[in-house]
Amino acid sequence: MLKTTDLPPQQALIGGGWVNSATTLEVEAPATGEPLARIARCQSDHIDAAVKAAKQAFSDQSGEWASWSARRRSEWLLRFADTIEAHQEQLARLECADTGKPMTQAKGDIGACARYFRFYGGAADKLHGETIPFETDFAVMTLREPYGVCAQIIPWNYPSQIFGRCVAAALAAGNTVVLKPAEDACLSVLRLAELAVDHGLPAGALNVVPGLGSEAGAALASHPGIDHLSFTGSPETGTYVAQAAAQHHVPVTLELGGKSPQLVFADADLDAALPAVIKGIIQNAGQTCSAGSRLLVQREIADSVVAKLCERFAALRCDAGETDADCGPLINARQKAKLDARLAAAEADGIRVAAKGQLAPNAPTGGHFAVPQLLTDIPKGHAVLHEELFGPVLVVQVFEDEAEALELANATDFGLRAGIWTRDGGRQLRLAKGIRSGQVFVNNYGAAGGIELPFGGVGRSGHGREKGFEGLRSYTRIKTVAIKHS
Ligand code: TXE
Repeated sequence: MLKTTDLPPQQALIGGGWVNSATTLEVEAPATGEPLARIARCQSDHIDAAVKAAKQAFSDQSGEWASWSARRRSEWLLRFADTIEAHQEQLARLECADTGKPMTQAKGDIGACARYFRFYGGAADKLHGETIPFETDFAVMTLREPYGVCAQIIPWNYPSQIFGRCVAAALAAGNTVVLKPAEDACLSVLRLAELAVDHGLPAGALNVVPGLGSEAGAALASHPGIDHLSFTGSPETGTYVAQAAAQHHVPVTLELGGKSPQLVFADADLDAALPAVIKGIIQNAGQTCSAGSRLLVQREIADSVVAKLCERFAALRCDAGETDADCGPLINARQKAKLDARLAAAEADGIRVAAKGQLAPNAPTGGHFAVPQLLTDIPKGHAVLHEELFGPVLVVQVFEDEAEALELANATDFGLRAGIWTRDGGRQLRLAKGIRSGQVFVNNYGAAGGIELPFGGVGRSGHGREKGFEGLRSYTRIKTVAIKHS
């Protein structure tokens, strides 16, 4: 259970100090719909101050952050990973209460956050440019330089993980950060920021400005003082922030979600595939950008696979995060209403609910619970096959052969992740090359979180890469230096 001492400051972190806002926002617990905490409601003056503090920390060579060598940054990031682990229980309690996700998943998220700091801490002093052979009287090199002030707008589904992914990489490369967490869930982020400052991160290196997307988020994306923007959220808001940033020619990384397929062939190891198919859609109640939300199954095994899945879906239970049930609630009433409306439309169109999970008998009332569902008999081209539902709903399509599987897999505008389950090596490679997406996993789905693996989309899923070494590079730009020495 959450303790009052777990709660972070209700303020914004600007220039190393906690700053009040004239108004605050209420954060509710998704499992009960009841108030959980209040957070600052930052406005454009907070954003101005935060960008100014970040700019000063970046450019003032006599200041602390700008004078830190890559090795010093590396040492701090590695130590901070230990600090996060030392506070794992407390941070997980916050994440669980604030997002509603099961406790085990919340703990896993905090563990992943620490791993990002360890990974990027280890990489900070190994990021280098190149020398380039040119005319004999030239020495040519590239310098890999930080951008400067990195604006980061993050969502509510994995607050601590995405904090780790974005902040650790940006700081490792020598940038400073202004981060706008989501109004729906940001308590773990505020606590992590508090820990970072308490553990010696120089003032201004990290600034956190909670608030509404339309206020704090919009002011940050359009701010002329930012040098890079990383956004994770909906395609609609992604388009908006990219347009705002383009006014000042600010480079943008967009991570916008997906409708990712899991392809199961008749020769697949079903004992491995089916648990991964279920986990791929119920994790975080389906509110995962890379959720495996479409199951494509080969005709020969379709009936038996659907029968087995029905049995397992019927046994799934939803409850508050603390009970560690299969699924927690959705984040808020708006997300629940949106999902319910899409499911009602699907049912009206004759789509069959082949199986449903249940609400646990003692689940709290007032929570935004959505039980897991398996949908079959879906006409080709129906909206549920290409819209991101962002709930624990798996849609099933049947294919005859490899060619049709590929066609169905690529039949969305999204392209974030795909899973392929087959023992045929040639088919694994052909499909891995043919599927239009940023990640393809063969005989697994997601490589157990794989923070070391570059991640990002194509098409409507966005562009640019986070995670892994590629994610670190994307927080730098290349400067070419050519020295004529004759
Ligand atoms: O997202 P928004 P929402 C998808 C998912 C979900 C849908 C809507 O399909 O159903 O998006 O969720 C900030 N200027 N994903 O409404 O609005 C906002 O405050 C600047 C996929 O929550 O994109 C928050 O910090 N910023 C996804 C962040 O953008 C603005 C994760 C995301 O919110 C803004 C979440 C504005 N005008 C939802 N408006 C993923 N890729 O994992 C909002 N924001």
